[in-house]
Amino acid sequence: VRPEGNHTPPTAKPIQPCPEIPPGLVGRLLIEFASQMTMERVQKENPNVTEGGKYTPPDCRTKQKVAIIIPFRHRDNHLKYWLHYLHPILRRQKIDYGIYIITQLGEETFNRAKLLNVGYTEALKDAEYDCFIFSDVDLIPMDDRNLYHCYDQPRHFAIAMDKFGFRLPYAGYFGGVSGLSKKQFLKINGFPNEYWGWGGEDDDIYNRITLNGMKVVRPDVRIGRYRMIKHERDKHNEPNPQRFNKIQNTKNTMKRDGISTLTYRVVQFKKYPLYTNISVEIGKPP
Ligand code: UDH
Ligand code: NGS
Repeated sequence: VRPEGNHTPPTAKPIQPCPEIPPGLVGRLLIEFASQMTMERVQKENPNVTEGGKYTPPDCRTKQKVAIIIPFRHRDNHLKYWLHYLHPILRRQKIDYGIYIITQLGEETFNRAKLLNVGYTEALKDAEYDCFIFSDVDLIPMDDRNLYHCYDQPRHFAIAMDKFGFRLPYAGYFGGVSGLSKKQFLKINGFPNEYWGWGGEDDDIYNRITLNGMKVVRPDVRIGRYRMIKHERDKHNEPNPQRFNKIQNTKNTMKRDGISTLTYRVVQFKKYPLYTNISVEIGKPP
């Protein structure tokens, strides 16, 4: 008998594979942002999450190791809700995961896609991930059957958001929450680094996927539902006037702009109880 009792996770890896459909899912969830949220509360709710926001199912062997990457600046309140809702969902889904918050330092124009490239690169330095899920900090799934792992094709998860009346806004929409395996991500040379400010970067990623002979797969519209935490437009993330022009040129630009040409500087890499924060300098628009 272990002196610690039965709270110590077994040291040996479980033999049986995790079932395709996790047995503990509950389906549709009640998501609200009215109650006060504190990091202390979320920590108490999630004692089994380990340093840096990592979790491995104790009772079965997973096929994939998933890094969840969140582009971030000045959204601490949203992050508390995201962690409060997502940790329990991911645990029920039997996902082996780590949470990476990629914080853009300074007050230059925000660059979502470049931060996601940084997240991919830094997560791989931390552990051997097979799958990368890229999520905005303000999007919470309303159904835990929307499984956060990777698929045979690049996956779009956030297909039925409340702000769009629980429908796709257009057929090629790829924003909010998406997921690619390492192989799929490398096939498209990662994401563009040159979209400064709001808009278009998700359309560029969609173009990269289809131009490289892949197709986007999605959950059922009754399952891929999301609530977005309402917020005002952020400072230093104004709509990018070049975005319409840029998304016409993905075929040419994807070869010379992507994970192969990514440059940045990590200023801080810090493991918190519920997530890992990586603060980076990513430069500014030319
Ligand atoms: N993000 C930050 N900080 C910023 C900007 C963006 O963390 O300053 C991250 C965050 O994860 C966010 C994501 O980038 O969820 C996407 O950016 P966004 O939330 O600005 O995009 P969205 O389309 O909002 O959600 C656009 C402005 C909506 C204004 C509505 C006014 N009622
Ligand atoms: C498109 C943008 C996308 C954006 C989507 C939803 O028009 O980047 O709207 O925007 N593409 C361009 O601007 C070229 S939303 O309603 O969430 O603000 O994701």
